[in-house]
Amino acid sequence: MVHTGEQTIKKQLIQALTSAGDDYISGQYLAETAGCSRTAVWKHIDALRKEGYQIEAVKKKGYRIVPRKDCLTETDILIGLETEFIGKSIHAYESVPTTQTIASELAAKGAANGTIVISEEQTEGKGRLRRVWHSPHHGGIWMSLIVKPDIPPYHAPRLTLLTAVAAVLSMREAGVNAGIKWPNDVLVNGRKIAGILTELHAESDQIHSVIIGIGINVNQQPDDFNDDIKDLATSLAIEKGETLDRVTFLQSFLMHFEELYQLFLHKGFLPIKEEWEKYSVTIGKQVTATTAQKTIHGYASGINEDGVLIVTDERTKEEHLIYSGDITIHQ
Ligand code: BT5
Repeated sequence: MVHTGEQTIKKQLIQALTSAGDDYISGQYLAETAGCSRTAVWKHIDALRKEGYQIEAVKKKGYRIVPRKDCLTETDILIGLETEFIGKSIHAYESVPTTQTIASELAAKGAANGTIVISEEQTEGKGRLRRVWHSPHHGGIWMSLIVKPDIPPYHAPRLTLLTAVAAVLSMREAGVNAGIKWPNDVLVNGRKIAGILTELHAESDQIHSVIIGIGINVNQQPDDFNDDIKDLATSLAIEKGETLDRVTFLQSFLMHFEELYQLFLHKGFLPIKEEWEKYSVTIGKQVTATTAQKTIHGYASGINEDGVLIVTDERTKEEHLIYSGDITIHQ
């Protein structure tokens, strides 16, 4: 991550180079466009190369960018991102064990509200309850988002549901008909396309930060899924029949997230709950709910104002509140 001024110059350089296409543009022109010296242009071009951009420099001609597709770099994500604060500070990596740990460390050091940590690959991607989250190179979006809402800690699970709604809205915008399986799975035709892991740093009555981890399968093909998940998982590319631009998709997700997050802070959970219910594939179904304490077969009748799932036991007609656990849906 770099300072805003430097980031603005880098954005302007990339935009100028990209719009020139195959043509070279002079260092002088770039300096005028970005409002900096030619030496500064050279310095920023060097920094951009380190970010992964291929920029050729030829004496007397100037600079030319080699087009490349679909890399989740800080500069690419920021160009065209119209959020106020979500994703405005970005830590982008090529490969990390898990973005969750990096985000937790950054949050502890005072990272800004809305900071994201994203990596092309995770070698120790994690799901809930120490499960593995497969995060292969260049196929998906593996990201942790730091938010610092002024809400009581027990309301934090609502953010998982809110994130699922943001994921579904961005997928539907991309033409993929996704639904939500309580609490944290995003499914398409019964297969998992995204998962969410919410971790909380809080004292008894005060949240320091919430680390929302989201893994979205974007461009994987069936062969990219290993045996553990090949019958359970899908990706946006598989469902759509074409690969997607991950940067555009991510920007759309961040915009939807910010909109819902603001709505949640200003209007409470009810409008989020209504959206969630619209896209739920759990409510109204016969389910088996497995929690750490018990297994319940019943009818998923709804979620309450805390996002807790209500399952009615078929035999006793008793209503069970499921705070956390796994659901199997019976058609
Ligand atoms: C989740 O856990 O679904 C939460 C996943 C969160 C992943 C993000 S990526 C960025 C951030 N950094 C991390 O290290 N994690 C977060 P859970 O509900 O426990 O589901 C885990 C189960 O999903 C596994 O046991 C597999 O069955 C399945 N699974 C694993 N990888 C998958 C994938 N890429 N696509 C679909 N299903 C997968």
